[in-house]
Amino acid sequence: MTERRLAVLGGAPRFADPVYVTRPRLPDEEAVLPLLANVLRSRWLTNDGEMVRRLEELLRLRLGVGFCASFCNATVALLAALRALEIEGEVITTPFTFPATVHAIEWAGLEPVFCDIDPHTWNLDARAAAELVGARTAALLPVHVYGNPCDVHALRTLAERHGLALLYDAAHAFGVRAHGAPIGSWGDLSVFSFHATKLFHTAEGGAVTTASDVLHQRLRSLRNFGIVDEETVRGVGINGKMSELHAALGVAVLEIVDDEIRRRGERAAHYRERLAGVEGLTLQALAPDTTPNHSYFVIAVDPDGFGLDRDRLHAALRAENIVSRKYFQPLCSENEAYRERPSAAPARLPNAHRVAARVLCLPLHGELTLDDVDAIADAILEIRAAAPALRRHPLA
Ligand code: T4K
Repeated sequence: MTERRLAVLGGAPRFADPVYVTRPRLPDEEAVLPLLANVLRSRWLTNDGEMVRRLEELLRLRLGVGFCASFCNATVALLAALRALEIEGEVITTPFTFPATVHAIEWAGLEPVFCDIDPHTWNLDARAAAELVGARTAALLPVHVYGNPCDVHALRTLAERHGLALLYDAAHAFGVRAHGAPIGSWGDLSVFSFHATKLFHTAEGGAVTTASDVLHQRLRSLRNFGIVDEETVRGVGINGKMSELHAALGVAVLEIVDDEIRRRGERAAHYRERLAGVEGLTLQALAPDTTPNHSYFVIAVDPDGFGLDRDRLHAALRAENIVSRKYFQPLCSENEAYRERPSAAPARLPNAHRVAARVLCLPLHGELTLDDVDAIADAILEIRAAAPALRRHPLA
């Protein structure tokens, strides 16, 4: 048998076409086109129409929450959620997240305070957060990174002890359950993203869930400029509305999301079989008592054990047409907008820096075949075996 030459060393790539980190799951055209046609025929395209209301009710039931307000995307939803809390001062959050989390705090006129993450779950470390609580702290904004639940019990205790609001960024966590309860039922508010790259999507979209009727009503008003009626506008609202066309897509995607979770679960299990135990690779530690949604499959590369650092593995996979992603490097605390803040100092965020330099999200979505997963795992093992040669090779 002739040995395959790695693409990064001049061989042919393993995949003829790029294999992306994710693909949006789409319903059959027969399922979605009639819904879109209904919207167009109705000539009611946005502003709290029938389809948005239908999707919100379906989501409320699927997510097992008291109230669900849809939004045009999760970034505006985060912004509105922070406004709805009617707070001032500092918000403790994680630097290991997508920029939207921290930008929303800043756009809401609040001050982000970065807190280190747990070295195993990669979520906000509740004990480190406790040490950052001060007189100006108003809220906690943890992120269920890659859909893996935060330590919801410890964070609830911390919030209650200091009278802090607790807002979760649940952008990745559609359908997840922690300790038997739906993820969107923890904390005061939870924000979901329905971007095309998410498990459940409306192309662009998001939602905020809560058990509080008062917060829900504020959110509904905030997303519609603060308009109460034709004569009254209350507060500083924004345009955060989801359109009827996006909602129609969501209604159809919701029908197939459980199948997508099942398919991703099979593929994630196969990755685990192939990669758990490979020296130099670790997997995110799942929080106990969790029903996961398998939205991401992430490895962390220890350069000593693996023989190569994460960036070289990423480049070598890219050459094979395997498009892995370094979510979330750079850390939000490294952004020039925030890096001079005292809490952004790298010495205060050792775990976040260590993890961000090592993680790699591998392709995971329902259209990948198990053979694709095998080929990606094989490529990783081949790259590892060729580490001595690759260390001398310039980074692509
Ligand atoms: N909080 C957290 C923790 C988040 O992760 C995010 C967003 C937010 C808040 C804010 O949510 P939104 O305001 O976006 O609702 C993507 C997404 O744009 C972003 O929504 C997401 N997190 C983030 C983790 O990933 P990029 O810049 O990596 O996306 P992009 O365009 O490189 O897409 C990734 C891959 O997905 C592509 O290589 C191919 C595939 N793809 C993408 C799109 C857009 C498709 O197959 N079809 C598509 O339409 O940010």
